[in-house]
Amino acid sequence: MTESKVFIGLGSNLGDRAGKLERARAELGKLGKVVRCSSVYETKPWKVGTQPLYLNQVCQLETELAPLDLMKRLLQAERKLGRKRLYRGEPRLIDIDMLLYGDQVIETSKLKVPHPRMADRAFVLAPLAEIAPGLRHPVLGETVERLLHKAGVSGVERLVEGA
Ligand code: PH2
Ligand code: MG
Ligand code: MG
Repeated sequence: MTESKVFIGLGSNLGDRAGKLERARAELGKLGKVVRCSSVYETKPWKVGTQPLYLNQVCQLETELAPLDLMKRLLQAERKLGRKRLYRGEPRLIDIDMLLYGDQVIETSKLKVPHPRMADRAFVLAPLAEIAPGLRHPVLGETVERLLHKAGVSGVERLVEGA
């Protein structure tokens, strides 16, 4: 089976945020090859009211897992890292989202790719633009760079490694 180019968004705004991203990257490594990851960004909570600041990052994964199988494994990894789902938009120890799966468009109750809100979210687009600026959104047909330009970068700050 051929391997697909998948982009995964990571987020954490509770506890040891950087440690959770690190553990999430390690879990991704068990599902395929982590080709590259963006810097880590500190971001203002987006459309979820008053919450602690998030750390966000995007990684590219090459995997042989089919979309729904990958989705199941991502949810398992979240649970393993201590995620409890209380309500939508809750502060969380870790969020692992499938953003893109090659150029596939999937709209089922269990899985929607591209991630339905990714094109509006600077906390996704800024890290994604760092590792794949020319990548085209399979539905909108626009590059990540262009989408980021439209969404704007306010509330998103790249953290410099070792600073
Ligand atoms: N995730 C959300 C809602 N809002 N805001 C930021 N900054 N980062 C996130 O990861 C995030 C959010 C729902 O998943
Ligand atoms: Mg999620
Ligand atoms: Mg999310």
